[in-house]
Amino acid sequence: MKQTWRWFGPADLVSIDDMRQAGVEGVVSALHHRAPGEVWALAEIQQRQAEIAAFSDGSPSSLAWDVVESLPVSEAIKQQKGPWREHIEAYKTSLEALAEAGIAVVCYNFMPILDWTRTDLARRMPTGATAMAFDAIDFAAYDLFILARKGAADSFEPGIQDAATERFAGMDKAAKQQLARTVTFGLPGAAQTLSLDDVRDLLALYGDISANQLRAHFIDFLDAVIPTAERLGLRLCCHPDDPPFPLLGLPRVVSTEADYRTLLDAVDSTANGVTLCSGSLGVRADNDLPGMMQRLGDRVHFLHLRNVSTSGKELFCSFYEDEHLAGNTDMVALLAAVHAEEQRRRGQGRADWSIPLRPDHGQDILDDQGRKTQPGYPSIGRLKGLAELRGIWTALDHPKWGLQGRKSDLGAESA
Ligand code: DNO
Repeated sequence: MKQTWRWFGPADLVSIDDMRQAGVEGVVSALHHRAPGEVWALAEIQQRQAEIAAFSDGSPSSLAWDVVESLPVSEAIKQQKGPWREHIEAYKTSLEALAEAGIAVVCYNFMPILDWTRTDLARRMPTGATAMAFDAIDFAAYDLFILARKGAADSFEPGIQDAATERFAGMDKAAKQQLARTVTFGLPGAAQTLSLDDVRDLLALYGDISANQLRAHFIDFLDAVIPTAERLGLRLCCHPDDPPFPLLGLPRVVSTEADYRTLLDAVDSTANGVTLCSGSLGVRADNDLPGMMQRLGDRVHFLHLRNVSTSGKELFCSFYEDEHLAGNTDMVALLAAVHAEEQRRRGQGRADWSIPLRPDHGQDILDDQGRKTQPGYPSIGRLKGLAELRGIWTALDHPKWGLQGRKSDLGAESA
Protein backbone atom coordinates (compact mmCIF):
# COMPACT_ATOMS: atom_id res chain seq x y z
CA MET A 1 0.00 0.00 0.00
CA LYS A 2 1.08 3.52 -0.58
CA GLN A 3 0.22 5.84 2.31
CA THR A 4 -1.31 8.99 0.90
CA TRP A 5 -2.98 12.10 2.32
CA ARG A 6 -5.51 14.50 0.91
CA TRP A 7 -4.31 18.04 0.38
CA PHE A 8 -6.69 20.82 -0.62
CA GLY A 9 -3.92 23.00 -2.09
CA PRO A 10 -2.00 26.01 -0.77
CA ALA A 11 -5.03 27.26 1.21
CA ASP A 12 -5.14 24.00 3.23
CA LEU A 13 -4.22 24.69 6.87
CA VAL A 14 -2.43 21.34 6.95
CA SER A 15 0.79 21.86 5.03
CA ILE A 16 3.03 19.63 2.95
CA ASP A 17 5.54 19.93 5.82
CA ASP A 18 2.90 18.58 8.24
CA MET A 19 1.97 15.57 6.15
CA ARG A 20 5.58 14.56 5.57
CA GLN A 21 6.04 14.42 9.35
CA ALA A 22 2.94 12.24 9.52
CA GLY A 23 4.81 9.65 7.43
CA VAL A 24 2.91 10.23 4.23
CA GLU A 25 4.36 8.82 0.99
CA GLY A 26 2.11 10.39 -1.64
CA VAL A 27 -0.47 13.11 -2.14
CA VAL A 28 -4.11 13.22 -3.19
CA SER A 29 -5.29 16.55 -4.56
CA ALA A 30 -7.46 18.35 -7.10
CA LEU A 31 -7.79 21.67 -8.85
CA HIS A 32 -10.61 22.64 -6.53
CA HIS A 33 -11.02 26.06 -8.13
CA ARG A 34 -12.06 24.48 -11.45
CA ALA A 35 -15.81 23.95 -11.73
CA PRO A 36 -17.18 20.59 -12.89
CA GLY A 37 -17.20 20.55 -16.70
CA GLU A 38 -14.14 22.79 -17.04
CA VAL A 39 -10.91 21.58 -18.63
CA TRP A 40 -7.88 21.10 -16.39
CA ALA A 41 -4.94 22.70 -18.16
CA LEU A 42 -1.54 21.00 -18.07
CA ALA A 43 0.14 24.16 -16.75
CA GLU A 44 -2.20 24.29 -13.76
CA ILE A 45 -1.68 20.62 -13.03
CA GLN A 46 2.07 21.14 -13.17
CA GLN A 47 1.83 24.10 -10.84
CA ARG A 48 0.05 21.95 -8.26
CA GLN A 49 2.70 19.25 -8.74
CA ALA A 50 5.41 21.81 -8.01
CA GLU A 51 3.58 22.96 -4.85
CA ILE A 52 3.42 19.37 -3.63
CA ALA A 53 7.08 18.73 -4.41
CA ALA A 54 8.36 21.47 -2.07
CA PHE A 55 8.39 22.15 1.66
CA SER A 56 7.42 25.65 2.74
CA ASP A 57 11.09 26.70 2.72
CA GLY A 58 11.38 25.60 -0.92
CA SER A 59 13.47 22.48 -0.29
CA PRO A 60 12.30 19.19 -1.89
CA SER A 61 9.51 17.39 -0.02
CA SER A 62 10.04 14.06 -1.83
CA LEU A 63 6.29 13.92 -2.34
CA ALA A 64 4.36 13.75 -5.59
CA TRP A 65 0.75 14.12 -6.67
CA ASP A 66 -0.31 10.47 -7.03
CA VAL A 67 -4.09 10.53 -7.02
CA VAL A 68 -6.65 13.01 -8.29
CA GLU A 69 -9.64 13.43 -5.98
CA SER A 70 -11.80 14.43 -7.65
CA LEU A 71 -12.02 15.14 -11.33
CA PRO A 72 -15.69 15.99 -10.85
CA VAL A 73 -18.43 14.77 -13.15
CA SER A 74 -20.74 17.69 -13.87
CA GLU A 75 -24.44 17.73 -13.10
CA ALA A 76 -25.03 18.18 -16.84
CA ILE A 77 -23.38 14.77 -17.46
CA LYS A 78 -25.25 13.12 -14.61
CA GLN A 79 -28.57 14.48 -15.84
CA GLN A 80 -27.73 14.37 -19.58
CA LYS A 81 -29.00 17.88 -19.91
CA GLY A 82 -27.51 21.07 -21.38
CA PRO A 83 -23.84 20.94 -22.39
CA TRP A 84 -23.27 17.37 -21.22
CA ARG A 85 -21.55 16.21 -24.41
CA GLU A 86 -19.13 19.16 -24.24
CA HIS A 87 -18.47 18.33 -20.60
CA ILE A 88 -17.58 14.75 -21.54
CA GLU A 89 -15.13 16.07 -24.13
CA ALA A 90 -13.69 18.40 -21.48
CA TYR A 91 -13.33 15.42 -19.13
CA LYS A 92 -11.34 13.51 -21.73
CA THR A 93 -9.14 16.55 -22.39
CA SER A 94 -8.42 16.80 -18.67
CA LEU A 95 -7.53 13.09 -18.61
CA GLU A 96 -5.05 13.70 -21.46
CA ALA A 97 -3.43 16.51 -19.44
CA LEU A 98 -3.25 14.39 -16.29
CA ALA A 99 -1.66 11.53 -18.21
CA GLU A 100 0.87 13.91 -19.69
CA ALA A 101 1.71 15.11 -16.18
CA GLY A 102 2.23 11.48 -15.12
CA ILE A 103 -0.76 11.16 -12.76
CA ALA A 104 -2.49 7.81 -13.22
CA VAL A 105 -5.26 7.43 -10.63
CA VAL A 106 -8.41 9.54 -10.90
CA CYS A 107 -11.23 9.39 -8.34
CA TYR A 108 -14.70 10.81 -8.96
CA ASN A 109 -18.25 10.17 -7.83
CA PHE A 110 -21.66 9.93 -9.44
CA MET A 111 -23.86 11.23 -6.61
CA PRO A 112 -26.59 13.56 -7.80
CA ILE A 113 -26.40 17.05 -6.28
CA LEU A 114 -25.21 15.95 -2.84
CA ASP A 115 -21.70 14.77 -2.18
CA TRP A 116 -21.25 13.59 1.40
CA THR A 117 -23.99 14.51 3.88
CA ARG A 118 -23.89 14.91 7.67
CA THR A 119 -26.13 16.56 10.26
CA ASP A 120 -23.34 17.38 12.73
CA LEU A 121 -19.76 18.34 11.86
CA ALA A 122 -18.46 18.24 15.43
CA ARG A 123 -20.28 15.82 17.71
CA ARG A 124 -18.57 15.49 21.06
CA MET A 125 -17.36 11.95 21.78
CA PRO A 126 -17.00 10.53 25.32
CA THR A 127 -13.23 11.07 25.00
CA GLY A 128 -13.67 14.79 24.30
CA ALA A 129 -12.74 14.33 20.62
CA THR A 130 -15.27 15.60 18.07
CA ALA A 131 -16.48 13.65 15.05
CA MET A 132 -18.82 14.11 12.12
CA ALA A 133 -22.20 12.44 12.47
CA PHE A 134 -25.45 11.77 10.64
CA ASP A 135 -28.57 11.64 12.77
CA ALA A 136 -31.54 10.11 10.95
CA ILE A 137 -34.07 12.04 13.06
CA ASP A 138 -32.33 15.39 12.50
CA PHE A 139 -32.12 14.68 8.81
CA ALA A 140 -35.82 13.82 8.64
CA ALA A 141 -36.62 17.04 10.54
CA TYR A 142 -34.64 18.98 7.95
CA ASP A 143 -36.33 17.29 5.00
CA LEU A 144 -39.88 17.35 6.41
CA PHE A 145 -40.01 20.72 8.14
CA ILE A 146 -37.08 22.96 7.21
CA LEU A 147 -36.86 22.18 3.52
CA ALA A 148 -40.52 21.06 3.59
CA ARG A 149 -39.89 18.99 0.46
CA LYS A 150 -42.97 17.85 -1.38
CA GLY A 151 -43.30 14.09 -0.99
CA ALA A 152 -40.79 13.98 1.89
CA ALA A 153 -43.32 12.19 4.10
CA ASP A 154 -43.15 9.15 1.77
CA SER A 155 -39.41 8.83 2.47
CA PHE A 156 -39.72 8.11 6.20
CA GLU A 157 -41.27 5.43 8.38
CA PRO A 158 -44.04 6.77 10.68
CA GLY A 159 -41.82 6.21 13.74
CA ILE A 160 -39.11 8.45 12.29
CA GLN A 161 -41.66 11.09 11.30
CA ASP A 162 -43.04 11.23 14.84
CA ALA A 163 -39.57 11.51 16.33
CA ALA A 164 -38.65 14.21 13.79
CA THR A 165 -41.80 16.20 14.64
CA GLU A 166 -40.84 16.16 18.28
CA ARG A 167 -37.18 16.98 17.54
CA PHE A 168 -38.15 19.90 15.34
CA ALA A 169 -40.50 21.29 17.98
CA GLY A 170 -37.58 21.44 20.39
CA MET A 171 -35.22 23.30 18.05
CA ASP A 172 -34.73 27.05 18.30
CA LYS A 173 -34.07 29.25 15.28
CA ALA A 174 -30.30 28.99 15.59
CA ALA A 175 -30.44 25.19 15.74
CA LYS A 176 -32.59 25.05 12.61
CA GLN A 177 -30.23 27.36 10.72
CA GLN A 178 -27.23 25.36 11.86
CA LEU A 179 -28.80 22.08 10.71
CA ALA A 180 -29.69 23.55 7.30
CA ARG A 181 -26.12 24.82 6.87
CA THR A 182 -24.60 21.49 7.87
CA VAL A 183 -26.78 19.38 5.57
CA THR A 184 -25.93 21.51 2.54
CA PHE A 185 -22.23 21.66 3.38
CA GLY A 186 -21.26 19.08 0.75
CA LEU A 187 -23.33 20.73 -1.98
CA PRO A 188 -21.71 22.52 -4.89
CA GLY A 189 -21.65 26.25 -4.20
CA ALA A 190 -22.21 25.64 -0.50
CA ALA A 191 -19.40 28.07 0.29
CA GLN A 192 -21.79 30.84 -0.75
CA THR A 193 -24.51 29.37 1.52
CA LEU A 194 -27.42 27.98 -0.43
CA SER A 195 -30.90 29.19 0.39
CA LEU A 196 -33.66 26.63 0.85
CA ASP A 197 -35.07 27.71 -2.51
CA ASP A 198 -31.68 27.06 -4.14
CA VAL A 199 -31.79 23.52 -2.74
CA ARG A 200 -35.36 23.02 -3.97
CA ASP A 201 -34.35 24.20 -7.46
CA LEU A 202 -31.43 21.77 -7.54
CA LEU A 203 -33.61 18.88 -6.43
CA ALA A 204 -36.22 19.70 -9.07
CA LEU A 205 -33.64 18.92 -11.75
CA TYR A 206 -33.95 15.25 -10.81
CA GLY A 207 -37.74 15.21 -10.83
CA ASP A 208 -37.85 12.93 -13.87
CA ILE A 209 -34.65 10.92 -13.33
CA SER A 210 -35.08 7.47 -11.76
CA ALA A 211 -32.25 5.33 -10.38
CA ASN A 212 -32.30 3.23 -13.57
CA GLN A 213 -32.07 6.36 -15.66
CA LEU A 214 -29.17 7.69 -13.61
CA ARG A 215 -27.40 4.32 -13.94
CA ALA A 216 -27.87 4.45 -17.71
CA HIS A 217 -26.35 7.96 -17.75
CA PHE A 218 -23.46 6.67 -15.69
CA ILE A 219 -22.81 3.82 -18.12
CA ASP A 220 -22.95 6.27 -21.05
CA PHE A 221 -20.32 8.34 -19.25
CA LEU A 222 -18.13 5.25 -18.76
CA ASP A 223 -18.58 4.18 -22.38
CA ALA A 224 -17.37 7.62 -23.43
CA VAL A 225 -14.37 8.12 -21.11
CA ILE A 226 -13.01 4.66 -20.28
CA PRO A 227 -11.51 4.02 -23.75
CA THR A 228 -9.57 7.30 -23.38
CA ALA A 229 -8.44 6.38 -19.86
CA GLU A 230 -7.41 2.92 -21.07
CA ARG A 231 -5.41 4.30 -23.98
CA LEU A 232 -3.64 6.72 -21.63
CA GLY A 233 -2.91 4.03 -19.01
CA LEU A 234 -5.07 5.79 -16.40
CA ARG A 235 -7.17 4.15 -13.70
CA LEU A 236 -10.50 5.80 -12.95
CA CYS A 237 -12.11 4.84 -9.65
CA CYS A 238 -15.61 5.73 -8.54
CA HIS A 239 -16.22 6.77 -4.94
CA PRO A 240 -19.38 5.31 -3.37
CA ASP A 241 -22.43 7.24 -2.23
CA ASP A 242 -22.04 8.78 1.22
CA PRO A 243 -24.20 7.77 2.98
CA PRO A 244 -25.05 4.71 0.86
CA PHE A 245 -28.82 5.22 0.68
CA PRO A 246 -31.09 7.69 -1.13
CA LEU A 247 -31.60 11.14 0.42
CA LEU A 248 -34.00 13.98 -0.40
CA GLY A 249 -35.72 11.79 -2.98
CA LEU A 250 -32.58 11.70 -5.13
CA PRO A 251 -31.54 8.46 -6.84
CA ARG A 252 -28.26 6.82 -5.79
CA VAL A 253 -26.57 4.04 -7.76
CA VAL A 254 -23.17 3.39 -6.13
CA SER A 255 -24.12 2.12 -2.68
CA THR A 256 -23.56 -1.65 -2.71
CA GLU A 257 -21.36 -4.40 -4.08
CA ALA A 258 -24.09 -5.26 -6.60
CA ASP A 259 -24.09 -1.62 -7.79
CA TYR A 260 -20.35 -1.77 -8.36
CA ARG A 261 -20.59 -5.15 -10.07
CA THR A 262 -23.11 -3.78 -12.55
CA LEU A 263 -20.92 -0.77 -13.36
CA LEU A 264 -17.69 -2.79 -13.61
CA ASP A 265 -19.30 -5.38 -15.88
CA ALA A 266 -20.96 -2.72 -18.05
CA VAL A 267 -17.53 -1.47 -19.15
CA ASP A 268 -15.13 -4.29 -18.49
CA SER A 269 -11.74 -2.61 -18.33
CA THR A 270 -9.11 -2.19 -15.62
CA ALA A 271 -9.43 1.53 -16.30
CA ASN A 272 -12.97 1.36 -14.91
CA GLY A 273 -12.39 0.87 -11.20
CA VAL A 274 -13.42 1.41 -7.62
CA THR A 275 -12.50 3.75 -4.77
CA LEU A 276 -13.22 1.44 -1.87
CA CYS A 277 -14.35 3.78 0.93
CA SER A 278 -14.89 1.74 4.07
CA GLY A 279 -16.48 4.71 5.83
CA SER A 280 -19.17 5.35 3.23
CA LEU A 281 -19.93 1.73 2.37
CA GLY A 282 -19.56 0.60 5.99
CA VAL A 283 -22.77 2.37 7.02
CA ARG A 284 -24.74 -0.50 5.46
CA ALA A 285 -24.76 -3.80 7.31
CA ASP A 286 -25.10 -5.63 3.96
CA ASN A 287 -21.76 -4.27 2.71
CA ASP A 288 -19.03 -6.74 3.72
CA LEU A 289 -15.90 -4.64 3.22
CA PRO A 290 -13.22 -7.37 3.46
CA GLY A 291 -15.35 -9.51 1.11
CA MET A 292 -15.79 -6.62 -1.30
CA MET A 293 -12.02 -6.14 -1.32
CA GLN A 294 -11.59 -9.83 -2.14
CA ARG A 295 -14.20 -9.89 -4.88
CA LEU A 296 -13.71 -6.47 -6.47
CA GLY A 297 -10.01 -6.22 -5.58
CA ASP A 298 -8.53 -6.40 -9.07
CA ARG A 299 -10.42 -3.20 -9.90
CA VAL A 300 -9.81 -1.33 -6.62
CA HIS A 301 -7.42 1.52 -7.44
CA PHE A 302 -7.77 3.66 -4.34
CA LEU A 303 -8.67 3.01 -0.70
CA HIS A 304 -10.33 5.39 1.74
CA LEU A 305 -10.02 3.88 5.18
CA ARG A 306 -12.17 5.09 8.04
CA ASN A 307 -14.79 3.57 10.28
CA VAL A 308 -18.36 4.34 11.30
CA SER A 309 -20.58 3.17 14.13
CA THR A 310 -24.25 2.94 13.32
CA SER A 311 -27.36 2.79 15.43
CA GLY A 312 -30.60 1.30 14.15
CA LYS A 313 -30.96 -1.71 11.87
CA GLU A 314 -32.87 0.07 9.12
CA LEU A 315 -31.22 1.10 5.88
CA PHE A 316 -31.88 4.76 6.74
CA CYS A 317 -29.92 4.88 10.00
CA SER A 318 -27.83 7.17 12.19
CA PHE A 319 -24.06 6.92 12.34
CA TYR A 320 -20.95 8.75 13.49
CA GLU A 321 -17.36 8.64 12.32
CA ASP A 322 -15.65 6.44 14.87
CA GLU A 323 -11.94 5.97 15.46
CA HIS A 324 -10.23 4.19 12.58
CA LEU A 325 -10.01 0.85 14.38
CA ALA A 326 -13.41 0.99 16.08
CA GLY A 327 -16.80 0.69 14.40
CA ASN A 328 -18.42 -1.50 11.77
CA THR A 329 -15.43 -2.43 9.61
CA ASP A 330 -12.86 -4.98 10.76
CA MET A 331 -9.77 -3.09 9.60
CA VAL A 332 -7.41 -6.01 10.16
CA ALA A 333 -9.56 -8.21 7.92
CA LEU A 334 -9.86 -5.46 5.32
CA LEU A 335 -6.13 -4.77 5.25
CA ALA A 336 -5.42 -8.51 5.06
CA ALA A 337 -7.61 -8.60 1.93
CA VAL A 338 -5.68 -5.62 0.52
CA HIS A 339 -2.43 -7.44 1.27
CA ALA A 340 -3.65 -10.57 -0.53
CA GLU A 341 -4.69 -8.49 -3.54
CA GLU A 342 -1.28 -6.86 -3.71
CA GLN A 343 0.39 -10.29 -3.60
CA ARG A 344 -1.86 -11.44 -6.44
CA ARG A 345 -0.98 -8.39 -8.51
CA ARG A 346 2.72 -8.88 -7.92
CA GLY A 347 2.35 -12.47 -9.07
CA GLN A 348 0.66 -11.25 -12.23
CA GLY A 349 3.44 -8.71 -12.80
CA ARG A 350 1.03 -5.79 -12.54
CA ALA A 351 2.84 -2.44 -12.35
CA ASP A 352 -0.01 -1.08 -10.18
CA TRP A 353 0.41 -3.65 -7.41
CA SER A 354 0.85 -1.02 -4.68
CA ILE A 355 -2.59 0.43 -3.97
CA PRO A 356 -2.79 4.03 -2.75
CA LEU A 357 -4.60 4.36 0.54
CA ARG A 358 -5.49 7.40 2.56
CA PRO A 359 -6.75 7.72 6.10
CA ASP A 360 -10.14 9.16 5.28
CA HIS A 361 -11.34 11.73 7.75
CA GLY A 362 -10.29 11.77 11.37
CA GLN A 363 -11.74 12.94 14.63
CA ASP A 364 -10.63 16.34 15.87
CA ILE A 365 -8.28 15.71 18.77
CA LEU A 366 -5.74 17.75 20.75
CA ASP A 367 -4.68 20.85 18.79
CA ASP A 368 -7.07 20.01 15.93
CA GLN A 369 -9.88 21.47 17.98
CA GLY A 370 -10.56 25.04 17.07
CA ARG A 371 -8.10 24.93 14.18
CA LYS A 372 -10.85 25.17 11.57
CA THR A 373 -9.42 22.81 8.98
CA GLN A 374 -11.75 21.35 6.34
CA PRO A 375 -14.36 19.30 8.29
CA GLY A 376 -13.14 15.71 8.54
CA TYR A 377 -9.58 16.61 7.59
CA PRO A 378 -7.72 17.55 10.80
CA SER A 379 -3.98 16.95 10.96
CA ILE A 380 -3.62 15.07 14.23
CA GLY A 381 -6.81 12.98 13.96
CA ARG A 382 -5.81 11.79 10.51
CA LEU A 383 -2.22 11.24 11.60
CA LYS A 384 -3.50 8.99 14.39
CA GLY A 385 -5.68 7.06 11.94
CA LEU A 386 -2.83 6.63 9.49
CA ALA A 387 -0.44 5.55 12.23
CA GLU A 388 -2.90 2.89 13.42
CA LEU A 389 -3.43 1.58 9.89
CA ARG A 390 0.31 1.58 9.26
CA GLY A 391 0.77 -0.46 12.42
CA ILE A 392 -1.62 -3.14 11.19
CA TRP A 393 0.02 -3.16 7.80
CA THR A 394 3.51 -3.47 9.24
CA ALA A 395 2.40 -6.56 11.17
CA LEU A 396 0.59 -8.12 8.20
CA ASP A 397 3.56 -7.45 5.93
CA HIS A 398 6.20 -8.72 8.35
CA PRO A 399 8.42 -11.31 6.64
CA LYS A 400 8.33 -13.69 9.61
CA TRP A 401 5.28 -12.81 11.69
CA GLY A 402 3.07 -11.46 8.93
CA LEU A 403 0.76 -13.20 6.47
CA GLN A 404 3.48 -14.60 4.23
CA GLY A 405 5.70 -15.79 7.05
CA ARG A 406 2.87 -17.45 8.91
CA LYS A 407 1.75 -19.22 5.76
CA SER A 408 5.17 -20.78 5.30
CA ASP A 409 5.31 -21.63 9.01
CA LEU A 410 1.94 -23.33 8.82
CA GLY A 411 3.01 -25.02 5.59
CA ALA A 412 6.09 -26.36 7.35
CA GLU A 413 3.95 -27.69 10.21
CA SER A 414 1.56 -29.57 7.98
CA ALA A 415 4.36 -30.95 5.77
C1 DNO B 1 -15.42 13.39 1.69
C2 DNO B 1 -14.88 12.70 0.50
C3 DNO B 1 -15.76 12.86 -0.72
C4 DNO B 1 -15.01 12.40 -1.95
C5 DNO B 1 -15.76 12.53 -3.22
C6 DNO B 1 -15.03 11.80 -4.33
O1 DNO B 1 -14.69 13.70 2.56
O2 DNO B 1 -14.62 11.38 0.75
O3 DNO B 1 -16.10 14.21 -0.85
O4 DNO B 1 -13.86 13.15 -2.11
O5 DNO B 1 -17.04 12.02 -3.11
O6 DNO B 1 -15.51 12.22 -5.56
